[in-house]
Amino acid sequence: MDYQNLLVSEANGVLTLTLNRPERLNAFTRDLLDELLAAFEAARSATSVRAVVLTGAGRGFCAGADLVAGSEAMMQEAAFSYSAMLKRHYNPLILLMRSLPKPILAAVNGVAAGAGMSLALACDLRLAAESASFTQAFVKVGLVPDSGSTWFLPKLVGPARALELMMTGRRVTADEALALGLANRVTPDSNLLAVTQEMAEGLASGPTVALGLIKAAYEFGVESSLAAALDYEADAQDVAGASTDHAEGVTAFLSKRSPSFRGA
Ligand code: T3D
Repeated sequence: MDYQNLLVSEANGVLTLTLNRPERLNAFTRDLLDELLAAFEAARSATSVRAVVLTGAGRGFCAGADLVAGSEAMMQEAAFSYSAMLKRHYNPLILLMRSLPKPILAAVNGVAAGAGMSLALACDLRLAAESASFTQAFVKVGLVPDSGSTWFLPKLVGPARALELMMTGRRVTADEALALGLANRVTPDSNLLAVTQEMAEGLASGPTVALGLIKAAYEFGVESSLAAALDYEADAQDVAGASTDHAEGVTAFLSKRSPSFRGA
């Protein structure tokens, strides 16, 4: 695919997707959303890709919906509907990211606002630059959280803090995000991409089948009863146990050497 709003690169098993509309702090347009969806679909089938990094060009991560493009669409399209827009362009992307059997790391280089914050929350891990910030900006423009924020945020920070952030839209600094459990790590701005790439390469050289199953089992476990989670884990273990990487992991342990996982 010929990407117009996204920079795409791959190195050492890590696919890096850079939202590339810096003049609008990488706010979402339909085209950008559709390109992201296509890039994640390609990442799903590419065996060379074993981890994905998502970041933004310029000083923002993603400012959520492009309010300029959105208000133009509302004026020009009599049938414009937020619901239709979300269900067609945003929701499939969030669901695809959560079902991608490979780790996704957000390198949050600047502000993540509205659906841009939801995008960061839909990643498996969030590394934030010191100057990054997070805001549930929806309420500031009279909207409700979407793109998964009502689902992700309480799980990460608890219901009381989630409601406060959603109702006030207040901007959370990177350090506060770390303290709240929103961010996994905070780095100096100049190191963010290097630290994220190093972490992503570590995951990309891991047992990819098991990592995909960990992601799915986590998703299932947080929503299920203990009995159901135990069953799910047991079935996932059968799949992981049949992988070449499991055999390699055990052989390496017994031989007292580091494993060399091939991702299968
Ligand atoms: O229709 C749908 O797609 C449905 C989905 C809706 C989901 C949503 O995401 S709703 C929430 C939409 N997002 C926002 O409300 C955030 C709006 N932006 C801001 O509040 C602030 O820009 C930030 C807090 C994100 C950053 O503030 P600051 O002071 O660092 O930057 P700035 O000066 O406000 O912005 C820099 C430029 O980016 C500026 O352009 P200019 O004046 O230099 O030409 C600004 O207009 C532009 N920009 C920032 N956010 C957006 C945007 N342009 C379009 N849409 C944006 N969301």
